[in-house]
Amino acid sequence: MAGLSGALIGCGFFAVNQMHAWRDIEGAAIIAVCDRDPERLKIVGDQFGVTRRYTDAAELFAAETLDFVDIATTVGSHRPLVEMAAAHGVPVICQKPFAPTLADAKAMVKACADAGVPLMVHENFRWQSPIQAVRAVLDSGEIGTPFFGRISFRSGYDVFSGQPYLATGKRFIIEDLGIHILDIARFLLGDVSSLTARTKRINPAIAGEDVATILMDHAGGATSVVDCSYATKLAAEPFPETLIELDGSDGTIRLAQGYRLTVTGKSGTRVSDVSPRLLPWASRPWHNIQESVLAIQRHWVDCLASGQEPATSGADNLRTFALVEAAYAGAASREPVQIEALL
Ligand code: NAD
Ligand code: 89Y
Repeated sequence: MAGLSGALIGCGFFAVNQMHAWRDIEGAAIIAVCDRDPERLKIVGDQFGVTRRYTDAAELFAAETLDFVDIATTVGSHRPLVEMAAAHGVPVICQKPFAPTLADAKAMVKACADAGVPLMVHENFRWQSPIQAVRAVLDSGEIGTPFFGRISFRSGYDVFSGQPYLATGKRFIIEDLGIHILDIARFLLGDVSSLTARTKRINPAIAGEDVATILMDHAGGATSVVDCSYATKLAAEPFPETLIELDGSDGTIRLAQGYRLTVTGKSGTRVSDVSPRLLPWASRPWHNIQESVLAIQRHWVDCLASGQEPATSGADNLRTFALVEAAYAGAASREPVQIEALL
């Protein structure tokens, strides 16, 4: 395959992982970078040897011939940048959270569909190798039909030092982190028909909620609990592990802290270590997330080559994003929220 030429917009904290991953992927290269902050532009341009640099995305699109653009800015700029990519007919990856509201997200999906442009949300958590290992067990039929799930992320890790904006938004854990955990619940148990949510703010130094507990009905019949906290101080800090419990008609799956997978099913009990690889450029404890960045970006290149829709396409992500909106609405009203009504 001839190499794809891509551009990265947003050269901040997380984009460095994306740039490392692009360097590891055959068949695609980042040929231009853009950031409205000249200092960040220089740091990332110099680190990855990219000489074509822009402080204005409109100038980037006007000057470059691109096979795709990778948007790694924070949420406020996602809609204008995705619409700019669509207007230029450039396939687009957009970081999570996809948009500030579901209405914006729908407009972005429509803009890309109308322009015939592929759109993938960088929803990478389902691409973590331990999560893929859980899905493979489910697909094997070993535990039969799942009827219950608990997808849990509880931590006391200081995410605010690397991402200070997380402390200032009115919305925090559901929009930032819960969005991934809700997506994993969909990935494992299918689409959600209704949910009930409760939130709390424990850390007085932040503006948004840092604890969320969400009870969900899945259309396929399973019930799940998604629980997230950044206010949970444990003896051994689990960040950024997602822990999973699934009960099925013929057995159970437990993904426990330390990436220990226990499967009890039709053929007995098997315990395995499903730790992610430590890529040469990765650093603990982020290596789990970093490995998934490489996996999702490879998937994007494969999809562009084959014409297949990405697993976390814009259209797919509307169904995850609807759960975020529903969780905030449900926490405010303390009433159950029907998901189809939002879509
Ligand atoms: P950041 O603030 O460190 O970086 C964002 C960069 O984008 C900044 O350098 C800023 O100057 C630039 N920028 C903003 N608007 C721009 C515009 N219109 N044109 C050009 N440049 C612009 O933020 P971050 O922590 O790197 O987060 C970026 C995104 O990545 C967020 O949406 C965040 O939620 C997401 N994120 C995802 C994961 C994951 O695992 N998928 C992990 C961390 C962060
Ligand atoms: O921004 C978040 C994400 O997407 O993964 C972890 C994180 O960096 C902090 O919650």
